Amino acid sequence: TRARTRPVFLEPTDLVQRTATDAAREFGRTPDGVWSAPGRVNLIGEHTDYNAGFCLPVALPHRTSVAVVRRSDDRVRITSRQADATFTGTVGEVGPGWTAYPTGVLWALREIGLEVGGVDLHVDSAVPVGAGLSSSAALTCAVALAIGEALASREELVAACVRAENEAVGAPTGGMDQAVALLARAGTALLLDCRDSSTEHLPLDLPAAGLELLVIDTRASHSLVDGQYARRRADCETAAAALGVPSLREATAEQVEGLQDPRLRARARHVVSEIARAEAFAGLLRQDRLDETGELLDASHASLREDFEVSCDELDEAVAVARAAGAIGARMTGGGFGGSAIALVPAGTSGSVASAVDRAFGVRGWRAPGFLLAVPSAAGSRVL
Ligand code: GAF
Repeated sequence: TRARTRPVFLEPTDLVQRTATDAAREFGRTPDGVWSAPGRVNLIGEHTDYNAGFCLPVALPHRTSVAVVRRSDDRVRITSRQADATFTGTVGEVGPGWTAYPTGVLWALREIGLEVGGVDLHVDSAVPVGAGLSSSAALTCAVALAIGEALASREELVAACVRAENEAVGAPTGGMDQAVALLARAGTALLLDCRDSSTEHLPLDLPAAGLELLVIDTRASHSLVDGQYARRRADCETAAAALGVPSLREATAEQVEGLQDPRLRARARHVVSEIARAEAFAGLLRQDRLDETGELLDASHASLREDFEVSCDELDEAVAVARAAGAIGARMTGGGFGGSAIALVPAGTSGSVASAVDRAFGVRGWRAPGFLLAVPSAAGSRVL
């Protein structure tokens, strides 16, 4: 066990000036501008986006910013305050490691026909990396805005960022994270219908409901993450094919119980029930009944743990301890296998709930978790 510590809350630092100053030092020129985009938590509707279902993400106040120095040739240089590895190459070339994200966006924007010239990019971020808070979409969306804001619609930029992630990086993710990073509005959650990409901005007035949305970064990251995510996606496609439906959005709970393969049955049961929970949650938000959403959060976690099997000990512990410490509901958020959990807690109790989780992790001998407050924030934009 480690010595008792005070829980550490990550503040949404304003990085705009720092990004511009660092870029000027890196590249020897005052940047043409700075753009930023947010990380996210998903309230509910997990692993539903690639099943044409509903999800309900919220943009965080924690953002990734990108300073841009335009060039007259087709060269690209990329640096980051958070990474030693840099990229030097030409537009359209996809870089290694983390640089695949920003270079992948330049590639994808070219693929959709935009004229993308050479550019120097400097990245800075307040979104913790590997915490399941979508630091990758914050990065790709900030770059997409910086290069393409004046040339394409936000919906087109969402699609380009998904393409960058799927085809350039090789991560077979859905579109939830990019959509919220580019479409969110402050004070709301984004109801996303992934069948037709339609959206609805639902009021998420936490203070009015007397609640806070606590995010617990378990700091657990499990190996095989990419392979596991792809396998879940493949299971869903196989289940839909076995049921003869285009996607699990079209399947009913009764149909799912008729699936022969127990693993596919469980995966599909999660997706179909989770889509229903996301719709129910949205219904409660429309009626200002946020304080009645706790059971849906708890049921979502149980389904992700038992049927979809994407939770882990650290997430289960964070959720259980948060509930015992007074949360009205809690669940893992994002892809799973580590990363973060959310807990809806009475206003003013985030500190004590965080302390309880921090203590429990200490007793288990686990790394101290990180904490932050999810204040529903706006989509990416130009910030300088
Ligand atoms: C990750 C993916 F990037 C999203 O598209 C989504 O599938 C999520 O996992 C699970 O809901 O964040």
